[in-house]
Amino acid sequence: MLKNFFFIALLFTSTIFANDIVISDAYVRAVPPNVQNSASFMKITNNSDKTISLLSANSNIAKNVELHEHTMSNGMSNGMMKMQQVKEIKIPANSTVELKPGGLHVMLFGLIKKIKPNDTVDYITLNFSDKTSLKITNIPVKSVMMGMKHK
Ligand SMILES: [Cu+2]
Repeated sequence: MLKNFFFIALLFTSTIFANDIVISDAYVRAVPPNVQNSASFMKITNNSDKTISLLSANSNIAKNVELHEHTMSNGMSNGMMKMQQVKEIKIPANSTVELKPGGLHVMLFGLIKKIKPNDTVDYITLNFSDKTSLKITNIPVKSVMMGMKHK
């Protein structure tokens, strides 16, 4: 009887704590009041032994949420940043992918309310190829200078 109980308890524990995907250091870029779009950055760690892809995202802060990457057009000399939508963000087995200014990001189109530094965004939900959805909540808003120069 005791043995049986122990086995069930172990199973339960592993279901609760063995997260294949862990999100850390998530934040949203603060933007001036006249700017309609922003982006979110974070680290995504895949603790499983297979590749898992981030496929889509949604949030209460924006009308349309897309996965994007930045690329430099014509090299560093003219410093023109272009961004484009990507179908998925692959997180290889047992590794971490960092979404950061100037690189991969979660694009927030059509901000529903203003976001300023020290605000928080209620949530962003991330949908992965292994059918899990992770809702990250109370995401801090930070001002980001890097990757936003328009001169
Ligand atoms: Cu973008």
